[in-house]
Amino acid sequence: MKTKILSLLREGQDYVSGQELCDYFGVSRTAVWKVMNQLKEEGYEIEAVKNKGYKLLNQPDILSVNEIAGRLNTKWAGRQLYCLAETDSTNIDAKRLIEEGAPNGTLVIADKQNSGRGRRGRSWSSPKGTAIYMSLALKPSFSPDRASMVTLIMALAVAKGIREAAGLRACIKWPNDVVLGKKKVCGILTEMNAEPDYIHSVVIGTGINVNEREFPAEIQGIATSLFLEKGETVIRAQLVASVMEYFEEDYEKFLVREDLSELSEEYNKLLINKDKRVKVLDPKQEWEGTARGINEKGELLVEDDKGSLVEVYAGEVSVRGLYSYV
Ligand code: BT5
Repeated sequence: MKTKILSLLREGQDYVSGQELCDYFGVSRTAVWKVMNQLKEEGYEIEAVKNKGYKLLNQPDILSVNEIAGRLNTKWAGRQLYCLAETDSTNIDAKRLIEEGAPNGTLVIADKQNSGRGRRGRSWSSPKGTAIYMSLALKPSFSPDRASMVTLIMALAVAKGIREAAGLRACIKWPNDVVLGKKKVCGILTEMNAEPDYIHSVVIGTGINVNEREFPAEIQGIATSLFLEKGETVIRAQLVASVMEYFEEDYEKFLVREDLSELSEEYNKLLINKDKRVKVLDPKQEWEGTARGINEKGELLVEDDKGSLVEVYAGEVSVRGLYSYV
């Protein structure tokens, strides 16, 4: 009832009548009044005017089950939802939940992480109250060699979600970053629990910088947030819902052939690496070439200086002019 009341208040241009709420839910005026008080305690400013009803005066940026569920139009992505005030890493929580039997599409979100993780043991700066730290847990039936593609699907969903919810032209830096201008606004860490030919679970962890005003000195030069780019606060719950909707839609397209053939064209349009000089950080030897886009397997096609297209499967690719690579 609280989620629905919140949605009605959000949608209502004017006052929402107390009597209509009572009739709608079949409850007493006291029950409605109690929910309004709970919402006020959570930080919502609600005006109550006699004979008119209730009106929401502000849209606080609260990451709660009510805020997200009331905006979510998905079938399975994020339908089972956990919102935590604080945790070590949402990837660890999501992994535990899915292995304990939580359904496909379970989403864990935290307002703060105490040991947010990046790839290869790096860390993810995760202060309280300003960003999105979320992990989506999947139980796929495809084989483990397909799993890396879900990172690309999430990057595409985040880039589209940012465009929709914040109106900013976000791009993708293959394989796991979303960028605004020349800086990183989102990083994705996909972790899998699998046997050589069987996946137990996949967890896609996504960190999005939303309302940060500043960053720690060590990442100041490479990180940005939606607030810093737009100059306005962005409601995190709206962005979570938007990203989940895009992810669900695109993941279902991916499942048809278990590849990115349906998505690569759209992906390549948002790819910041496209037709740019890139450095491929191959552990055997670094080399430079021109990125031409991804193929249906999610590999980055890089044209070397002899004109041959090389399929870069994993590992790191840096783009000149982005982050610290000038
Ligand atoms: C990533 O790693 O970009 C993956 C980050 C995934 C974070 C999410 S949050 C929810 C879930 N739970 C977790 O514990 N993790 C996931 P990588 O490509 O290795 O980039 C890490 C590097 O990005 C660091 O070494 C810093 O240089 C930089 N960095 C750290 N925090 C950042 C931030 N908030 N914004 C931008 N860059 C950051």
